[in-house]
Amino acid sequence: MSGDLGGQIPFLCAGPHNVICPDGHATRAASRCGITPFLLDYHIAGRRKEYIRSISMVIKNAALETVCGITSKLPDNNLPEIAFAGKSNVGKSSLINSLMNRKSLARTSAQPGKTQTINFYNINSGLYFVDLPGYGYAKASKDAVAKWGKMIENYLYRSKQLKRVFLLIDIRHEPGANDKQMYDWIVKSGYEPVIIATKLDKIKRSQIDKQLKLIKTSLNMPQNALLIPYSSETHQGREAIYEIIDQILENTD
Ligand SMILES: Nc1nc2c(ncn2[C@@H]2O[C@H](COP(=O)(O)OP(=O)(O)OP(=O)(O)O)[C@@H](O)[C@H]2O)c(=O)[nH]1
Ligand SMILES: [Mg+2]
Repeated sequence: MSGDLGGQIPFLCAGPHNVICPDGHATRAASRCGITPFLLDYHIAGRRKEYIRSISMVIKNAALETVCGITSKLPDNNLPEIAFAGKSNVGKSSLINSLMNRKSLARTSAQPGKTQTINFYNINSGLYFVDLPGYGYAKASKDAVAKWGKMIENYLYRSKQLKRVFLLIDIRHEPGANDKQMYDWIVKSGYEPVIIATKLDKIKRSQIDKQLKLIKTSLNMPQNALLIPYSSETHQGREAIYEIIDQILENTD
């Protein structure tokens, strides 16, 4: 929790269950997937009072439910799915672990090409995180690259429950041709783009703005598009992503 609360919050309650959500908005979505909303911060700047509501996702259950290989049939899920796409080694599985608050449920590796299947993680029986194989893994055979590409494409086109694709870009590098292609696909397919700039802890603070700008310009993102710096080491950025997930669930029937 950040900000100077200074005892100014009349309704901040001790426990996460005694929550007052001024608009009731988070409470409804929360009940669907076990998310507990609470007031994260409260700023008082002169006469302007503004509260920033956020959520804390209480992960009651997180389990790898389905693993799909090249020849597998995609599961016929009826819960919303959020997919994590990006270049190999960008940190998709690490991000999923960080969001699930698990150390190594999703397998990660310093070697690119670790995730070679589409892995569906059931979160609180309310939604799925879908860990996709990475693209652009130079050492994989052409055959394997083509197969993984087909597998990802097949999933992205066919899933009936896919609500959002989070595109991960390493904050240290300019997006490559594959990233641009993926970004364009996301936009063309009608999904609101959410870009997550990973490995935030690996650059100096003074470099952050410059790198974010580079990503934004390279992808040709509109000014108001969501670009969230994230570190799976420190979990910086997690609340912002939980908030996005909350909104996705809110807009899901
Ligand atoms: N310092 C730091 N390292 C990270 C972060 N995210 C991921 N890594 C490291 O980057 C490497 C790759 O992470 P993964 O999560 O396996 O990447 P991936 O995108 O799932 O990779 P593939 O499954 O091969 O597509 C691992 O060594 C992680 O520990 C981060 O935020 N900070
Ligand atoms: Mg992975």
